Amino acid sequence: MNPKKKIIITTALTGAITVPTQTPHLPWTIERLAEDAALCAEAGSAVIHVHARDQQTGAPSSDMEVYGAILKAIKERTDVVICTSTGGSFAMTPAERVRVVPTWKPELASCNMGSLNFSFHPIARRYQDEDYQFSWEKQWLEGSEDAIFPNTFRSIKHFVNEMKKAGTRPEFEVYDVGHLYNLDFLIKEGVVEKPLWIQFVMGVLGGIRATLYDLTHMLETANRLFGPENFNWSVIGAGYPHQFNMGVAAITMGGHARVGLEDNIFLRRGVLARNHELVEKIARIAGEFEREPATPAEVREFLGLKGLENVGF
Ligand code: KMH
Ligand code: ZN
Repeated sequence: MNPKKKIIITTALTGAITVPTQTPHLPWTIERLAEDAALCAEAGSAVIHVHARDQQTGAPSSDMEVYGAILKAIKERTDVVICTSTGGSFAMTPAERVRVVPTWKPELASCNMGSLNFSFHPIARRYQDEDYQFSWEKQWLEGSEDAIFPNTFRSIKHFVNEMKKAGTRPEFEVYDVGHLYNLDFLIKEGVVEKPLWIQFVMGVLGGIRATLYDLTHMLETANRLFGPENFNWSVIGAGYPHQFNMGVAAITMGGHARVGLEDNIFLRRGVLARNHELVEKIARIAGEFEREPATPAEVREFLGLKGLENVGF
């Protein structure tokens, strides 16, 4: 795959931040997640990032049976690369978050590179008590004001080692410059090996902002620490319009892009999106810059993944 001509579009279908009250398009049942994955794949997304949610309430869940059922349902519909979340939610323990790796042995999994405040409490200001669809949602949003997303060195080392055992490639989520230094430390310790697949997470409240200056700083730091030949990168912009601002930056700077309702619910200002519409939009913009969506087969080869025949679901 020539990364100058191709772009890897990842879709984060549901995550653990967005609540059902925010948008009727948020998929959280097994069937809707599989349906969205298939539509996104058709629109040009080669990687689907997956979290599990409770099938009755839509609340983030670490139930391995539900997780497995989602993975199997997606696999039945499409051959996309599935990147499972080991970020889970801030309410889960690291042990609960990493369990998906030994249990389902995915091709790719997120690996969060440092601890941070991780808050989305300002979203709660948009709603009155009677607006909420489920009883957990208000406390979920408001409670994040006091949340720390813990990713200690010992825990990251454990996550990386579980991924090695399962033949799962880590996608390193970096939310701030210090996380790149954490990655560098773990390379020097022999825990992490190059080449790296890095996701720059821009605009989480508690991490670095989603501006071009900040992205350039992250990229320059990664270039200096790892050498540009030793990593490939994708970018998340949290919220609207950051998802598209950062996506366009990636398109023009040789990176790859993640879209999806985990990070942003709007297609245009005030217009709620479906997942595949976000893929269509970023694919269309990328096409204007002569970068076509990479296929799952191209991504497997480019990232050196073990293949769908070797996953545990
Ligand atoms: N929630 C995103 C900002 C993960 O799932 O491990 C980052 C993320 C991390 O997707
Ligand atoms: Zn996620």
